[in-house]
Amino acid sequence: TPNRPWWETGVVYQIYPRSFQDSGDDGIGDLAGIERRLNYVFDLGVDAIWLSPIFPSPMADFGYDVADYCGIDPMFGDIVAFDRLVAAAHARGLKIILDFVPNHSSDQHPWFVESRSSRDNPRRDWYIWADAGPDGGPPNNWISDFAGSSWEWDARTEQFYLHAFLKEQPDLNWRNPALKAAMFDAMRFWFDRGVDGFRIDVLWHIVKAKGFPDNPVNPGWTPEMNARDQVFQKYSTDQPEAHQIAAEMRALADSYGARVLIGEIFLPNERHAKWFGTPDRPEVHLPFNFQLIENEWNAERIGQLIIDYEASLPADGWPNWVVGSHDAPRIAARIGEAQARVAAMLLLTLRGTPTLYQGDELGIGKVDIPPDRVRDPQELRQPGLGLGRDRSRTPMPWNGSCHAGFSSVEPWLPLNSDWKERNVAAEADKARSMLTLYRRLLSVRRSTPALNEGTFTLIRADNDVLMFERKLGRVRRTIALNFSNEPRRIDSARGKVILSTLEGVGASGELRGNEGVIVG
Ligand code: ISL
Repeated sequence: TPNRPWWETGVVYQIYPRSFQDSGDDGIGDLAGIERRLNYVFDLGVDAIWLSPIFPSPMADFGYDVADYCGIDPMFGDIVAFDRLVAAAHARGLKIILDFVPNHSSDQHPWFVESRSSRDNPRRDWYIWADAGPDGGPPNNWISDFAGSSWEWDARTEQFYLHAFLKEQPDLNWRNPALKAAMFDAMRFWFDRGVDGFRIDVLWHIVKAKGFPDNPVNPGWTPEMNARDQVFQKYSTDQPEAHQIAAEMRALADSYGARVLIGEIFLPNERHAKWFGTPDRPEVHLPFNFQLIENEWNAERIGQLIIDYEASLPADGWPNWVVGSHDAPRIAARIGEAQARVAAMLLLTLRGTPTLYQGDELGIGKVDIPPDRVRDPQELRQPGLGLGRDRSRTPMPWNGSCHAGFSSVEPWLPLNSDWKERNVAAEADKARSMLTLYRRLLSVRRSTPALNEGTFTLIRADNDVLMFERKLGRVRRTIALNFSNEPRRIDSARGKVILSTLEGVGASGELRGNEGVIVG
């Protein structure tokens, strides 16, 4: 539809640049590699690419520790390679979304080097510094997302600085007007180069409550749990001033035309929806919705969360969905390959913008990271809790040749253990492969406006079956998904099966085990 923006009609594909395609023989993916694989992305049938961070970085958190907001890490290429990639993407009608990391920089960023050099440095206040608490310890009880206090002592200037993540990721002080102006300049720098939008990392974190009050203690926390859950992040996240900044970011994006802002926001529905802003003062277009990742894979539960999420949206708020990311366990590892096919159908038939994570379209799930190859700082800091993110970040397997065609040398992380059979080339022509299913789903979605902009009506969510209708004008499509591996009756689905997650056709009025169908 001509009058609806591309981020509502399109599908986003997340690329983790370290692991997409190496062209530099160092075992790490890069921008030229992505450019080489653009036809694959285009042929898949997506509309936009979100690139995880590509800026200069010491890589303590693999690029989420930025040392220069207006450059490209030499590992990934240079600004010429970036401009080429954008031009090549645009030539195919693909949009480019960058990952903007405003909450924290690297401790190697020149701003932080200056900030920590003395208490009276002009950039001191660009970061968040505080005196020790009465006992000489940290100023308050805030816990880093990666465990331990959020405060790091700086012996030279005898104050603590705040870091919501690693100590190598000091939090920026968005209450400082000069810092804020510098960050807006960085956004302009990329908009001016033609980028189509930003995914904004931990947007709900960027402002902290004045005076840094203690966060409420979580009485349910036990030592087997993630250390960060010892407290509720009441005063360290979701402050009103952050909404004001989001609105200003939106005004900047709007001043450039059709540019999207996707906010990474983890909050319960009601507060999550506030990040859309209001018609008078809009904030982000798409507050990222992680619910299909965070909830149990169960028809009743999923049916309910869809209803609750839809009900929480403001009148003009457009939904979005995702089943995998570089931070979460692979969908096929979580629920098995047969159900991952059902999840693919759900993702691409719900109302709202879907984001696909690279490799999920191949059904990657079997990954073994030997202890000596673990690289994720989250895993290294709290081993044994199952927090490891490396298993979702393994290199794309392109073919059955050496290192799966990803690189000419040993990649930075191992490949998926079944890469010889599970790779792009092997799946490309197989009717039964996950890749073929994704391509078909994307193509049906593209040719069926009802699946994109049609209304959503839940029909049932019980006895392992999730069923809903999408309707636009006289076009109706029913989606019926079987969350179990046994057959289930679906008496109310009428019409012919347009697409099934399985081969062949089952008995009428019945879903086979692990089957999802689009009927219409
Ligand atoms: O709070 C969470 C879930 O409730 C966490 O998952 C957290 O919000 C998430 O890890 C934030 O992720 C983003 O910022 C991190 C970076 O390590 C991740 O890769 C990125 O996606 C710090 O920049």
